[in-house]
Amino acid sequence: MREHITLETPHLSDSYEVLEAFQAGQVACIKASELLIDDVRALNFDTLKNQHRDVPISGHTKFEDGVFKPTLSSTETFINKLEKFISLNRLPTASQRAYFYGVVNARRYFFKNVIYGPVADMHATQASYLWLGMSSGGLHYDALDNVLFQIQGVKQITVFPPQYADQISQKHYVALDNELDLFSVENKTKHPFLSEVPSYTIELHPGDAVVIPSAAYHSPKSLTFDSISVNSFLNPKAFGKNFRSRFARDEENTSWVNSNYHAIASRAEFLRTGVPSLKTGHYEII
Ligand SMILES: O=C(O)CCC(=O)C(=O)O
Repeated sequence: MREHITLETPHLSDSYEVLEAFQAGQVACIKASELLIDDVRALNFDTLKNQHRDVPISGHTKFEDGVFKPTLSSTETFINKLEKFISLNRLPTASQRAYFYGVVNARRYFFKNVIYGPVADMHATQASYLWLGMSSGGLHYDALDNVLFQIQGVKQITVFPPQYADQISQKHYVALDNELDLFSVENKTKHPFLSEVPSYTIELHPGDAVVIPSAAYHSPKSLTFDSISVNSFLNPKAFGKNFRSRFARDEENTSWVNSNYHAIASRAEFLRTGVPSLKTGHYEII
């Protein structure tokens, strides 16, 4: 079985270089402090439980026939159960991993924008999500340019350059027999691209961030179960410079998702009714 090819990840020094990376379709690392507001960098389980206890969190991120099936609980309940599980010092079963993998719509419940500076200025909206606990390595791409920040704990992420997206799949998710061990023999046998397409494997510690351009397939996996990450999908501006690379993809079957007229309409709908009209996958654009 052929070894997979690991690329060396470039490190960017400021947010102007992030804009260039998006344009080029370049995966890269950067210090979170260059982009992420202080209030988000300071989050931890205690602040989440004390200041945001009732915020709804979707656990059990599960896709059946492409449908997102969340199990809702409050952030306080979710974290209390997760902390209890961690204190038992046991390896989770697959269903426990799914149960303790939670996502919160950060834009709706916490902060309108988590990214500041030139990257924020050059995009129309940010759709940000908080990822808690046991990210299980599901391999997928997203339509929007994205930055993933590590706040607490350690996460490993493997990212494939968007130039190779067509060689990987046309689908949003790649169904793997073994999500936790991406380059396992069983996965490589079924999916030859795993030996053929080069990738970056990055370990994210608190204060680290990774730039994930549109169409870059990625597999995020928590190495510690107390992990808190936040990501921000960047919706390009209607007028002015568009930073998406020539490898960027639109959402499956919904190329209109990246139309800013829809994003503006979705925002107006959200302000009026509390419910956005536009989704990209299960992500709301508000
Ligand atoms: O960190 C995670 O668990 C998921 C993040 C992710 O998939 C993303 O930022 O697109």
